[in-house]
Amino acid sequence: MSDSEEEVQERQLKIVLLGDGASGKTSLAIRFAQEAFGKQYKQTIGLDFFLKRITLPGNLNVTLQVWDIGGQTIGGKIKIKTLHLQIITIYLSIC
Ligand SMILES: Nc1nc2c(ncn2[C@@H]2O[C@H](COP(=O)(O)OP(=O)(O)O)[C@@H](O)[C@H]2O)c(=O)[nH]1
Ligand SMILES: [Mg+2]
Repeated sequence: MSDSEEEVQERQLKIVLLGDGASGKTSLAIRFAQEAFGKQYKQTIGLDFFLKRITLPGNLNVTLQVWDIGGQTIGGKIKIKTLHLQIITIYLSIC
């Protein structure tokens, strides 16, 4: 069987970014998902999320959902223990 005939698998994975305010969570998410970096600090209110599709070896298409949680949210409505955390290995290519 040639490569093109190999079965393509689809996965959805969620990454939740946690950390102190102004520690760089939003910058990391934007850099990863949009390949951009903004120097201006704007506090995340509530929750933002970013999507990025990557292809891993073995014809595995992965849709990553990056959840970027505002610092004030953790002590508020969202209880962190209710979030489903998945630890994954990401292949980050640094240009
Ligand atoms: N020099 C430098 N500044 C950064 C880096 N990551 C984030 N920042 C800056 O630190 C500030 C807070 O970043 P932000 O991503 O909004 O933090 P968050 O509150 O954890 O989401 C912003 O002004 C960013 O531009 C980094 O790797 N290097
Ligand atoms: Mg933020």
